[in-house]
Amino acid sequence: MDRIIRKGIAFEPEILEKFDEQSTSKGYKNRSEAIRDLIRKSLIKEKSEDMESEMIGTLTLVYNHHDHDIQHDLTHLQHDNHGIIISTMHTHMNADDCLEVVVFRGKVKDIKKTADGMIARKGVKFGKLVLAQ
Ligand code: NI
Repeated sequence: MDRIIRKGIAFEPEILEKFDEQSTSKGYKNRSEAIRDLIRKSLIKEKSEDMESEMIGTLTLVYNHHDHDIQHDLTHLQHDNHGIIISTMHTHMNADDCLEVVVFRGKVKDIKKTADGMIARKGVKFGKLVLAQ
């Protein structure tokens, strides 16, 4: 781990007790790691709202491949945006549905525009973009 700085933070006991219960049930071994993760999540959220920042992320899509042209349209969208799409994983969920995970890297505004276009495509049953850094 990188250099660590120790800081004291004041909490109401009830909040700290609930937080500790929640952290323990999630598998955290200590409070500091749980708090660090919350801070990281907050920083990532803030960054993901800055349209000019560079991030990496995944878009999860579920669609019925029997819907006419959907696979073709989604592939076409990915080729049109090959500059920000690194890879795609396709899983045949069952006889009808496909799960596709698209990995993006680029400016938030470009990632969101492309992901939104794919999610909005008629026939997409589920779509969720997760940005990370
Ligand atoms: Ni499939």
